[in-house]
Amino acid sequence: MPGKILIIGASGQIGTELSLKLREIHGNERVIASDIREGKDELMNSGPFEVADATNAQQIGEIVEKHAISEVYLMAAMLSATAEKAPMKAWHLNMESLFNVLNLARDKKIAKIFWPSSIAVFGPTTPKEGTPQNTIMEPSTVYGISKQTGERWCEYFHRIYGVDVRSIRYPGIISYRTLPGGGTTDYAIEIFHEAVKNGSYTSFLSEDTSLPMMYMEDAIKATIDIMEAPSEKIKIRSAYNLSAMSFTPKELAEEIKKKLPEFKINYNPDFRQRIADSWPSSIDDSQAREDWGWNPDFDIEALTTAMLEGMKEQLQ
Ligand code: AKB
Repeated sequence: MPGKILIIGASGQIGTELSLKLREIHGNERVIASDIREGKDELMNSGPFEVADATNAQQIGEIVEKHAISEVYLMAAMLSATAEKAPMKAWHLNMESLFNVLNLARDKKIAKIFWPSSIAVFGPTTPKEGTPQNTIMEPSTVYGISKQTGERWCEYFHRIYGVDVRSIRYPGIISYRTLPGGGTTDYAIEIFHEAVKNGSYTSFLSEDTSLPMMYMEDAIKATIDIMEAPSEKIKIRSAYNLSAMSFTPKELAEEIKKKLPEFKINYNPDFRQRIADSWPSSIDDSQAREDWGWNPDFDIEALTTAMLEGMKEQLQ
């Protein structure tokens, strides 16, 4: 019987849905959810949950031992907008949590790690359109610096200690079940909530800011697929570029208007505009497609339909 799976940061936006999906696939008892705070009822009631601080090596080590964990998904992180307000705290959380799991794998306590990177590893000097897998990377945000450093450490632990670590550079992830916290791409979620509740939204990014985005279902599929791929298929041990669609706030608003004709959007860019301006507009993910068969299912139209229908269902 293979070991169990631990999700650190399970109460967050991606962690919640990833935990529920992994429980559906592997059985509730084989998937241990963990976070510094309790999560939604669905998560708490469907299987084991451990309250733990991702930066505390002892706590994480004890959970790994107690449950005979073999795979860890480390989803705890401080995102781009919040990290700009608390740089040292962000650095501490994003790096310590990664070292804790990398060290457990180096010491053969766990066999496999998933750790998410982000499009934030790119910066203002990176080619903006069709950003290649290997290119100039001079991130100008605290979050981006921590993700780029993390990528270098993942590759190092793989090369020197043989650690089986796998990673993708998430674009903005859009979902309706659990709210995100503190990202620059969060406008693309807020817009749906405000459209349904109030019929209008003021975007904190300008109308023509194009960013790479992905629907949650595709993000979960990519995360599980890269973890299940045979090791020899994973040729990149820093992180893979991953793409599904790119759009601007104006384009998303137009799409929403097709379903909610009364919807109105205004623009009032704030400090997050500078972060968005430093990131790519679109991503070349051909290496992920070639190496482990990545292929997204959702475009902007399918995403808008899924978001509005999902939110309507939730309100009933
Ligand atoms: C953020 O906006 O900080 C995140 C990300 C792109 O990694 N959603």
